[in-house]
Amino acid sequence: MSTGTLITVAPTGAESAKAEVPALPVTLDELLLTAKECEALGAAVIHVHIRDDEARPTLDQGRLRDTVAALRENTDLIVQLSSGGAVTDPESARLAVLDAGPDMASCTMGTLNFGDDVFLNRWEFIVDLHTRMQERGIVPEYEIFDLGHLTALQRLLGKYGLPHGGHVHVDFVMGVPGGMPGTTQALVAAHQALRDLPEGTTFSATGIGRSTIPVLLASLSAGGHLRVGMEDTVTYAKGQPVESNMQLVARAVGFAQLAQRPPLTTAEARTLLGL
Ligand code: KMH
Ligand code: ZN
Repeated sequence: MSTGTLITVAPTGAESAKAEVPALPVTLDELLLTAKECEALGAAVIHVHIRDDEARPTLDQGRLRDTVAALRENTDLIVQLSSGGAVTDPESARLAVLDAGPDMASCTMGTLNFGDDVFLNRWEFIVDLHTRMQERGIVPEYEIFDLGHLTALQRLLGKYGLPHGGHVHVDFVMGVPGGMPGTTQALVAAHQALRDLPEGTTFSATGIGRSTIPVLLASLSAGGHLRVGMEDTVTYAKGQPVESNMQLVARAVGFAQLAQRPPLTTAEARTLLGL
């Protein structure tokens, strides 16, 4: 059963420095321009991390609210705020992201080594995120960095019920040093483990760094959806820095069309995700 492809753009992230990656959108104006252009190319969801005036990652509540409002005013994209933030962000600030009223928010399903750092996601914190999103009508995207995170998701849904809207959507974030590798074999294993989740669960996948293309191809062939963007890779090809998020979205759209699974419109994406 083949459907169109949900394309998510993750334009900024919390890890790259503007000084080292000048094309990274860090101001609201840069983010809006990126969002509009990526939507025109075929993106339907935007996964948002924001920066402060010094281009450092921030979870400032006023900025988050302004960002959600501006994206809604200027685009029809589904606005997904990151509740992951940066590895240094405290749980309280990560939970408060939901107060900005996004359509969706990410919810990482476990703790992992994250390069030289630790990305902490305690069980009680995950439960808080999940149940608060249920109460507020925010649709989660469950971030799966490792196979065990799917087992944690099965446990979460079994104990606390389905997310708002009733549809389960996960994102395989592959190739983080400390998580599952960005390989076809790992994607197949993760895809097979979806059997234990509710019928109709959908997945996107993204490969960090040089695993971007193998993961993109594997996901398309397995019936999955795509996340691309400068959060996940800043190199377009060997020795060639990414020029813009649009370049990555355009490539993903091209692959999706070749696979005869063209990009879903924002309206189709809303239906798929139960928004
Ligand atoms: N920046 C990473 C520590 C998410 O957005 O939910 C976490 C991350 C996941 O990017
Ligand atoms: Zn993120």
